[in-house]
Amino acid sequence: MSTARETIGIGMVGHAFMGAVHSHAWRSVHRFFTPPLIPRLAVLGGRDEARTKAAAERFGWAETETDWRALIARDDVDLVDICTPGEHHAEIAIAALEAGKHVLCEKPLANSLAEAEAMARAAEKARENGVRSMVAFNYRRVPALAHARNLVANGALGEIRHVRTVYLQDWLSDPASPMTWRLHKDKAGSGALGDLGAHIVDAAQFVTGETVTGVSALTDTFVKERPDGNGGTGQVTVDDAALFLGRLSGGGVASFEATRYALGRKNSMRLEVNGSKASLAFDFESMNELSWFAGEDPATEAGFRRILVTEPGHPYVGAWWPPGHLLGYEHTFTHEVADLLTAIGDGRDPEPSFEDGLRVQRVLDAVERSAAGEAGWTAVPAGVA
Ligand code: SOE
Repeated sequence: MSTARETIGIGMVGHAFMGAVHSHAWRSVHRFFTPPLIPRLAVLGGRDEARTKAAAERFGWAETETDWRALIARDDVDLVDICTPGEHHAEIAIAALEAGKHVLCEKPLANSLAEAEAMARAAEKARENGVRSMVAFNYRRVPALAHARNLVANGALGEIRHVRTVYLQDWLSDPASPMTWRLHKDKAGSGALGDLGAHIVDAAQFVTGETVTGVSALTDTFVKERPDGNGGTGQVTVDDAALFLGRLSGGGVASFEATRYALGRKNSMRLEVNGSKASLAFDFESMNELSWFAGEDPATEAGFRRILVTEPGHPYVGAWWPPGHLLGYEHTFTHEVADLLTAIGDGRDPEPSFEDGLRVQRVLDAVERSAAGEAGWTAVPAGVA
């Protein structure tokens, strides 16, 4: 008996870091998971023809286009995967949804709240015709964080009181590091806030099942001018670090810290949740583990214990290796597209939706407004007298 599954044509725009990792996910997903649709790597889009062709060859794409509009219009493209800088997310996503193509869009959803709202409206309209959309918050698909969410949802933590989350990188610590698109507001929307802060806001909302209802924020740009790579300098127009406090919809409190200046921290995305019954803690640099403290343990024996999240009963893990054989960053994207293909095949809306992306964008926007002084700032008097 034939068990042939239908295929779905993917058109991906962008072929840098995210393009590489998404390509890997599209290529391997159906070899480990059994989504109802098998991806066909139909078309890779990029502005420079030679570089796009070289990337297509390397990553396994059948054809290329240098104009994203032409890519969307093709009959062999059913789903558009947006891996470009944020400045292009809104126009590509809205055009694709209007053309009846499913969309996967990298995070943060957009460069501004207005764009994110327009994208969420387009997604809502497209949904009426069975067209699906998802924003790529890949850390939701780390098995340990998906497990953490299940523990919270099952009531194992009790009432959520504190969430403490940081996302620390160090690649800008050297003032001589050159400009990149990530340091231009018109290209990236914001700096550490949108790039890293968006992930921890989504992770906090995902794990707790709650939303951030208000913030008080501080942002800074430590190095305002950097070499532009052509012998001159360029202006940095985004934040280098963003710190904020938040209130959660369940009544708890949360703290968030995003920076590209934490020397020695390469990709340290950490989350700790303290509930009335238990605490859990996660650090992406040990992404196969979760720390767990049960409040009911006798004080003399209590302590944080390490759960190795590599059992077949843990989210996503059963599709991979035997217990103790660890997963990495790239697996989170494979899980992401497995969930997306399953939702499309089953005629369901995938998560996180563009509305979830908009919810994060609202927090980012509130952070920027608060940091600009809207929420006020209480100075501490200097001197000793
Ligand atoms: C760069 O800071 C970056 O690649 C982010 O853009 C990603 O979202 C994050 O997963 C790793 O760091």
